[in-house]
Amino acid sequence: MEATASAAAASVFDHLEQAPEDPILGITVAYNKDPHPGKVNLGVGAYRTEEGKPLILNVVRRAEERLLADRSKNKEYLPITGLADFNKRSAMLILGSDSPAVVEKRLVTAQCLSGTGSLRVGAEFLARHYGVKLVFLPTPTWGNHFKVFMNAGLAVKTYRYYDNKTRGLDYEGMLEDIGAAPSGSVILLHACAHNPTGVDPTPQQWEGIRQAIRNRGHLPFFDSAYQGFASGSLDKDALAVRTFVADGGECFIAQSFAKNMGLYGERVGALSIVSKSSGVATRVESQLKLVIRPMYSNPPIHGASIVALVLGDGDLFSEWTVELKGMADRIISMRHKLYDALRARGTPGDWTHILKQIGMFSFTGLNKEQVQFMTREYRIYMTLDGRISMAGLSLKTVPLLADAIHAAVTGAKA
Ligand code: PLA
Repeated sequence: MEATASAAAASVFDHLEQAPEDPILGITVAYNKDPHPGKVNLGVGAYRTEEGKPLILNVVRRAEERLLADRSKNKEYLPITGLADFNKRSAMLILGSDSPAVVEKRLVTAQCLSGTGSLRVGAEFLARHYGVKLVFLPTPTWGNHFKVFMNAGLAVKTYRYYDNKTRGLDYEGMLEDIGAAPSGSVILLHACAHNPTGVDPTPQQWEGIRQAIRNRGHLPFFDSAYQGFASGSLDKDALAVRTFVADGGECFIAQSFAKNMGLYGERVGALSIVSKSSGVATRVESQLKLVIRPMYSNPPIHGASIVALVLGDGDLFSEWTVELKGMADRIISMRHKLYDALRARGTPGDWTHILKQIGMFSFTGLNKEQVQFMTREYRIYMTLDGRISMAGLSLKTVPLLADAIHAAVTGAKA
């Protein structure tokens, strides 16, 4: 029979090869498959409590309770660019409420699907409307940056950023590469807590980077996925972005509330495009809608409503800053615990970078073979580039990690 024959025939997808797992999210897949009770996931950058549990911030619960109790709320579609209150407050959070761009209405903000979605919408907009279809990413960078921009149709190149020898910023190399990039290139910058290195420019260096970018007429595109996680202060962590916006020039900013409000799965973020005049900003907004509408029509309402409430209520906002500082401080204390544990074991090498690096991650300098050894023998799950999510560590798991690093470095057997 014809139906049977066609059912028996080769699948229309027989030509597909098995794709590899994602280098970061695939670590969680492998971790979940491991039945061992002592396993530790330090792959994805997701905050855990001292008990190793995901954390829902108290302000988030309070905001959700208010939303639930408020019978005037509904589940109607949001506008294409999302919740207006959320957009306004997100922009003010990163730019400052007295920002010239805000006061002069020179910007448009669109609620997007967390940081990734904001980057992608920005990239799609650039691919359609910006003359120079070339973006420069730091080496190294969050791996997904390459795919986000390439899939949107931009060419991707890199600029020097991290110096393996000094384990610090290759400031000269960075300025040279920015200076040599074709005029008008898009330059992707991590607003703070650079992922994966944990190395950020100083305020003076940011000023030098700003000048180098503006001198060449480049377009800065900030990825702000960790505001509040670097220093514990929302304002301090916005310094780089504000330095650029203060000069009156244009820039793109992708914001994520995944980490700083613990809203990972709610997918809350924003893309802001700062223009030279309010007239341009209005036209940018009209075109931005045309980019978004065929992609996902409009963004989800729940997470953005939580953020809008927290940012808009003095009481919730101040509680948030305390909880945020609590998370940042716990991460910093884990840096000290891990450093001390390595010192106590006499692990060869200079581990001061674990103390110096900023944000959620430690870029340990461990190589792929050492990481694979640690996963195999100690069930420590982490990315192959030697990055450790310090936010996933606890007092209980530090000794195991230190043992694993010690064994990996000294070539000892587990
Ligand atoms: N930008 C940077 C620099 C990031 O590190 C991440 C997340 C994002 C954007 C996107 O986050 P969002 O879409 O969830 O808002 N990086 C994680 C997770 C925490 C991931 O890879 O998706 C990481 O482990 O690197």
